[in-house]
Amino acid sequence: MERAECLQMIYPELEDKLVVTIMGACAQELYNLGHRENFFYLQHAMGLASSIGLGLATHLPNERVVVLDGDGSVLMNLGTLATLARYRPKNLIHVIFDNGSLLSTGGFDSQTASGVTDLDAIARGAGVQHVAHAVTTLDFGEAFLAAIERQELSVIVAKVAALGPDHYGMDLQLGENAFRFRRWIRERTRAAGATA
Ligand SMILES: Cc1ncc(C[n+]2csc(CCOP(=O)(O)OP(=O)(O)O)c2C)c(N)n1
Repeated sequence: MERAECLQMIYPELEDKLVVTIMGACAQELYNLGHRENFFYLQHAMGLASSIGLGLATHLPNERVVVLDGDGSVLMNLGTLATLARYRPKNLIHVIFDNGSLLSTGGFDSQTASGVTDLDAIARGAGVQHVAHAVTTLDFGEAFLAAIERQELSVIVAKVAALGPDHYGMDLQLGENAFRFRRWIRERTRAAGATA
């Protein structure tokens, strides 16, 4: 299974959700499908996409938040899973694309490549109740739709090949992306208030 095909599959579902991605390959692959103002590509801060997602989810309970993470990033901030489990935001789906690699910086093996470190088990042990493991795009699509319907904190560990985009280059700097993302949230919150 390839991450790019997983992203393509869920792309229509991401239209009205706050999406936070890690940097590098994952960000580029989502961007290549077509940028939307509700997408925030967290550059540089490896490991913290889920922390940003948690902050968004707890402060914006009427929004759905999707974090698109990587194994290397999660391994750099393992405490995030315990924090997510502690606060259990119902509106957060945390997808971990586990390619066993630090792909975006040269493709070095991560600790999951050896099969010793098991991110599903870590998520469960951290206290996350809904953890899915996907090895095919069908599994992945089903797990994602189930997470949307469930409306409970959900973690999906998707085993993907260590493959990335064929080019890098996003015409969107971090600052501009953050500013526009915030504006999208503000306008939507205002519009929801006006119709309430
Ligand atoms: C604290 C920190 N260390 C190292 C880096 C460099 N870096 C950027 S992306 C990346 C690999 C990310 O791996 P993973 O989350 O598994 O995603 P993948 O690139 O495999 O899609 C690394 C090491 C960084 N940005 N921040």
